[in-house]
Amino acid sequence: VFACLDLRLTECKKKEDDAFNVGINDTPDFQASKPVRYLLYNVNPGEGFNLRRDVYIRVANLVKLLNDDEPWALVLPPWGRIYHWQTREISQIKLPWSLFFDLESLRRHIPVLEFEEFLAVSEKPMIEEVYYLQRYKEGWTKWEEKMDIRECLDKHGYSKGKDSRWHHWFFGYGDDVYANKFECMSYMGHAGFIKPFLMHNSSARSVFLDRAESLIHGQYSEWSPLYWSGRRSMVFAKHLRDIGDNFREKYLGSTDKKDKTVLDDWTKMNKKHGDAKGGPYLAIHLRRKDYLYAHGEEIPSIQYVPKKVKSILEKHKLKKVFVATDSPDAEFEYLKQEFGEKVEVYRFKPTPEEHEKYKDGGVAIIDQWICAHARYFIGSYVSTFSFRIQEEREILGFEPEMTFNRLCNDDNDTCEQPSKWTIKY
Ligand code: GFB
Repeated sequence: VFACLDLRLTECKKKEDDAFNVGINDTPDFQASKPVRYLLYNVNPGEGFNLRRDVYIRVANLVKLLNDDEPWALVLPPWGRIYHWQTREISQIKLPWSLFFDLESLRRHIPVLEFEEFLAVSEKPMIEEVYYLQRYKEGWTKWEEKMDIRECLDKHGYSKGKDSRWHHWFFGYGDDVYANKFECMSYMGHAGFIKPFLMHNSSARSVFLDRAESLIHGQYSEWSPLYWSGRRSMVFAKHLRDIGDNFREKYLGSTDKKDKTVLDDWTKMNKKHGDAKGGPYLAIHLRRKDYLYAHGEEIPSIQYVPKKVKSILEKHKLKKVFVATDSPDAEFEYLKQEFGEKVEVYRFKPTPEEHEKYKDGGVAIIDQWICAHARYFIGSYVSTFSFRIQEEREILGFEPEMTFNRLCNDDNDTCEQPSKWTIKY
């Protein structure tokens, strides 16, 4: 018996009736046929792209746990209105996940569908229940897992109309999409802690958890195989990988075969540290812009970067540097000059067509992909953008010493280096 994925069906029929092939291979057979339920979520609007990727893993693993007992599919929140995507000339809302990620790979972990696919299979543009996760008003003194439906504490952006429906921005679809029920929930717990509530206290076909960053990793922390399964399933979209690979080959003399970074179906990959060699270049992620205010004391000034990097280049006999950065062109040109003539310094620049098509988010992913394939990588202090590159390199099988590095500030050469979050299978 197969779980049916079409909201219009209350009873499941044959496999062919499924409106979408949403990870059907991963959907377990259930004793009695049960219609699929849909979990939707969103994250605090202020959060950046790479923290959002971490929240995805927590929610995805919640869906994984739910699927042990009943069929649930995760509705992927469209990308948009991200503070760091500052190119005004291009439209950057309602972006589907397939723009950035390989959906087939995500589906090897859990059943997922795009928000528009969810709308297409829904009878009405309606989400049955919304829970807005929030803190406890009284604060807390000791950690304990708990959840309570409570009065709302903060501005949440949902309002009840005369039609008794709840209205909200809903990723830019708010003119049409509405919710039937809205409640605030004070929550302190791991992602899996909400599972019994979803199974027994709600029978809605679609449940939306807003501020899902409140669900913490718990038993699937950074160290656990389940965290890594979720993480490994987040393979970048092929069109972005291809652009990065072409750039590597053309400017950096780097190809997968030579560099031992061939990518396979993630469920079949199990690389050991040292399996990957990487291309003949050093990559550095230089987080600038708002980072200068947030963490200015922990990062070097631009003129110090070459001074610090040159000895590493010599040690590893490398002559090329790839720079991923959010800094303006002038700063990059200055940096290039400071490296001197003996070092070739590169930066990825999309064509206007590529930029229009793949947006600021796609360009950032291409930068991450090129960094992930370098022989040696240097990240920025506690940047989630750098963390995700480090993870990519763990998946590819680099030696941790070639990955978990950062530059100290101008006056210091012995600052603490990043923790080694090594892969677990
Ligand atoms: O990804 P993210 O959360 O990383 O946010 P942090 C940084 C964003 O800036 C990226 C752009 O998602 C990109 O859009 N960006 C940063 C880059 N570095 C690069 C780069 O090398 N290349 C390209 N193309 N784009 C945190 C934020 O950022 O920093 C917080 O999440 C806060 O909201 C804090 O702003 C100071 O973890 O680095």
